[in-house]
Amino acid sequence: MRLTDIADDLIRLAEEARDGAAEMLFEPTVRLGVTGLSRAGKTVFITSLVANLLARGRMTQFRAEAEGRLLSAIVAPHPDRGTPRFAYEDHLAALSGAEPRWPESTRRISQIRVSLRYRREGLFAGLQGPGALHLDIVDYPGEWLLDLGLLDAGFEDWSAKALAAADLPARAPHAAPWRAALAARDGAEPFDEAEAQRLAAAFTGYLRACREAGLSGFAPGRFLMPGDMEGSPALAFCPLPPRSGRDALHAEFARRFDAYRRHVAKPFFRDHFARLDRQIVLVDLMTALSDGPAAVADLAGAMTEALSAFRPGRNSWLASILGARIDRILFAATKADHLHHSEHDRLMAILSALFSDSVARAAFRGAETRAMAIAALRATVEQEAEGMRAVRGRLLSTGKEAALDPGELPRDPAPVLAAARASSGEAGGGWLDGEFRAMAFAPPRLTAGEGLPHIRLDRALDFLIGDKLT
Ligand SMILES: Nc1nc2c(ncn2[C@@H]2O[C@H](COP(=O)(O)OP(=O)(O)OP(=O)(O)O)[C@@H](O)[C@H]2O)c(=O)[nH]1
Ligand SMILES: [Mg+2]
Repeated sequence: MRLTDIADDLIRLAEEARDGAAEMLFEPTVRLGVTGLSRAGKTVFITSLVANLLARGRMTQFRAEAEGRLLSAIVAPHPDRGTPRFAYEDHLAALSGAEPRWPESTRRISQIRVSLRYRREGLFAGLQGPGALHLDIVDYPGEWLLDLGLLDAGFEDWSAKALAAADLPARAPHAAPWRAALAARDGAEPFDEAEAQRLAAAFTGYLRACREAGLSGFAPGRFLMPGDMEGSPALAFCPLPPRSGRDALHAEFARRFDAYRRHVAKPFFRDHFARLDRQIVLVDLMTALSDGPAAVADLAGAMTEALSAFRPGRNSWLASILGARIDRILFAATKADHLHHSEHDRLMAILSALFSDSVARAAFRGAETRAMAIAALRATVEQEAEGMRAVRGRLLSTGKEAALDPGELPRDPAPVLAAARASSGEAGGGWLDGEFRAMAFAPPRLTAGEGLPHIRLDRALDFLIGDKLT
């Protein structure tokens, strides 16, 4: 081969690569935000979504698939090489192995791209050739979502809110050691790093106790899930009562809070939430309902706080990057496989009522919203006998099969809301206590090649991206 031929080949290859890259840039992409607090079910949802897109036997309510227009789906390299790839294969192997296991709590951010090819709708579809759509999804530790509520907060306001929350009956017992450490402090003392560390450790202990008690709100997110900030002195601060006189520690904590806001919370949302097109908000209402009204109130409060960042006009830089874009939001009550399907409408009604403010705000901004009860991975089958409508599955605690009837949800969500509101006053409160009990199920044992069973994952996906596949 002559030298000029080699040169020609090289040029041709370079041009092809360039054209390929340019084509990729113009191929439509949907960035799907999977939003939810820790344990809401994000990692399981993403794993099942990808698995059910690659093998679509269970996606009959996903219109493009039902119409036979979805030609192929593959996991493709993500153009952003700076963020690790979502460990889809590992999660799938854990969920569908001989001894299936749920994933561990997510400790760092990751992302995955699924590329779809589809036949277009309509008379002239054949002339255009198949369409392509990239679906980009990000997974992250749920704790970090709570930082959304900090984005435009000042130290004084944040402290006042955090201290008021710590006084609520459901939280006060957990907060006692931290409150005692605060009370023992002398504001006139010069700043001491060891004291800062002690106070931050006491505050972290309080947040951890809240999480173990089934509560939801525990910002700042990196205190419980530090990721690469493990042991960083930047995390050595906590909320403080209003300053009296010159208080060096107070001034330093205000500085650290502000640095956290600017250097941790803001970049996380700018890089991963800013360019979302569609959003699914996953809410583990089942566990909260089972834990009682205080847990429901805490869950609704934490989620509303996080979602309030999406309110137009509240914060101009946030509103400008988040506000305009997201045009569909699905509110999903996860783990609906804990309930007989006849209860799903009630679960959905409670979800809609609890998040009515967030739904109204999203609608006001022009986003289409919907509520659904889903299970990303169905761990149970239904069982009906002698008036009992139960679900049967393998218990996580014992590994033994059991049929459970968690109890009836109220037909009207109003008493749930009222009890949750009242419980901001007292822990417990009568409603549902002892009447409604969810249990943790192990993932189902699947036969090889069966694919991951789900409830309404196909409908959820159809709402989220169906219109992009026409
Ligand atoms: N029965 C049932 N349980 C589920 C389902 N999805 C999640 N779970 C349960 O919820 C737990 C949390 O799910 P994950 O997907 O790890 O939650 P996450 O939102 O990624 O949590 P973090 O990584 O801590 O933010 C799992 O360990 C399961 O016990 C589901 O579809 N059905
Ligand atoms: Mg996770």
